[in-house]
Amino acid sequence: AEKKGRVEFRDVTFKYPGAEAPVLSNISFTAEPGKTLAIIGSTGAGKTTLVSLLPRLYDVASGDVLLDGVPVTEMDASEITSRVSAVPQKPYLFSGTIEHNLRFGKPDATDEELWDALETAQAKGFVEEKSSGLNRRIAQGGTNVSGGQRQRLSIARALVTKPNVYLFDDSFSALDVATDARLRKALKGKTKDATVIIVAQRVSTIADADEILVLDNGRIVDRGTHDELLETSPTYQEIVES
Ligand code: DGT
Ligand code: MG
Repeated sequence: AEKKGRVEFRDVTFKYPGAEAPVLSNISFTAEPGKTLAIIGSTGAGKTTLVSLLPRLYDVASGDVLLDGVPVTEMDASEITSRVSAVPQKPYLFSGTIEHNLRFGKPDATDEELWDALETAQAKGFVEEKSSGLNRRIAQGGTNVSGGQRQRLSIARALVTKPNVYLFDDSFSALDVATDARLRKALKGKTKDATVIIVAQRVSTIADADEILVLDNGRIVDRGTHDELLETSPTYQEIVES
């Protein structure tokens, strides 16, 4: 069967409600199942805004966002939620147990699925370290765990739902370089059939992506692989050197 999760942006322009200038202009790209698309760019470039359009946190003013050829504006929220898992830049944990937090998108997940997701997200050790395990309580907003632990639990939560599309918005930034590398390697094995879209600050996180979009001031200024961009993109070179 054909893999699901093809994401297409067609000439998308977006303005926040009430704002005058668009924060995204003429964005077009395709992300394919089995591939990793990365988005890089300076702070305020529009990366978070861009990835928020697929799960319809906002709807586009002009252009189309399509999932397997269907405009997301024609899909109901439950379909999008089951097919697209977003790990937000500021991951949110609920007051409740770790288990409750992990089952959020898939209430009927088995314990084995939860542990498997935790292992991939490099969060298994952290959960095992207390005897309460999956029943350990998380405070509202996840204030009793570190930023890196919140990121990893949020990644595990996304994995539990087994979506067609993963969106990682700067999800690896609070991790040290070694954990980041381990996590992404494990992730690769688990997301083979899915479309993976990664927003990153660190070039090392996305150097092996199939395609990288360089976003500047709401526009895609360059695109290509890491090696291609090193040759052709002054903006990318600046990010590499920063
Ligand atoms: P980051 O996370 O600091 O690397 O920056 P990006 O690339 O994720 O940027 P983004 O998409 O958060 O912001 C792009 C522009 O849109 C920036 O000028 C701030 C503005 N913006 C972001 N969120 C909102 C919002 O909720 N309302 C309004 N009016 N503007 C927003
Ligand atoms: Mg952002």
